[in-house]
Amino acid sequence: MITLYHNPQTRSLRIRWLLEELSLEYTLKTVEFVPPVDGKIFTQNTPTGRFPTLVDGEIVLCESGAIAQYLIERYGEARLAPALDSPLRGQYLQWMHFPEGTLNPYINAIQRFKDGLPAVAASLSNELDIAVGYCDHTLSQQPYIVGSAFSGADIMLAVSLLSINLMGLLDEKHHHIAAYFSRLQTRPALNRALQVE
Ligand SMILES: N[C@@H](CCC(=O)N[C@@H](CS)C(=O)NCC(=O)O)C(=O)O
Repeated sequence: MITLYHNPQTRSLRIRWLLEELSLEYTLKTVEFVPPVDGKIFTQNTPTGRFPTLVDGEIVLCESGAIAQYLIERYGEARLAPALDSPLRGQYLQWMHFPEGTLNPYINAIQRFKDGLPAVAASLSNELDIAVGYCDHTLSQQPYIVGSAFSGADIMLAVSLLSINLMGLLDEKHHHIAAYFSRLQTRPALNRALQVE
């Protein structure tokens, strides 16, 4: 049995959304977020101290990209990812990892520095804007980030772009991302994942 330790304001939204897309049975444990104090992380009331945490029998995971890849490979039955020998497989892997590898380090640093070191935050925001522009440009050519089909990479990316939007760092020049949000909002699995338990 799969258990997801979840807080809706965190990256665990990715995993709840993915579980819903795959129509997997799971137990949802919604846990309050405890703001980290004195730079201490891994402090949450979950088996690893972090969100998301996924438990599947003996397997305990706490890295959202790895959890997404694990669930798709283990239970996807060829859904939500191009096949290993597909010409799209490389792009799929890139976009699975781009959110946590490139976007989220900026998101974290900007949030950390915006009050005490606003000039640093502004400079990082400019760099993030270039990376977001790369996403917008890619989405100008195709409806989903890996082509014509929705995949796990969209789940990874959309949650990062949502955080960037909530920080006020998306604007009208990112209109392909706005159209992408509209497309994703029609997905029943996302709407189920956003429901409060
Ligand atoms: N790269 C990790 C980041 C996980 C992460 O930073 N989780 C945050 C919530 S989004 C957290 O649990 N922070 C609180 C803590 O570490 O105490 C992932 O993608 O899962």
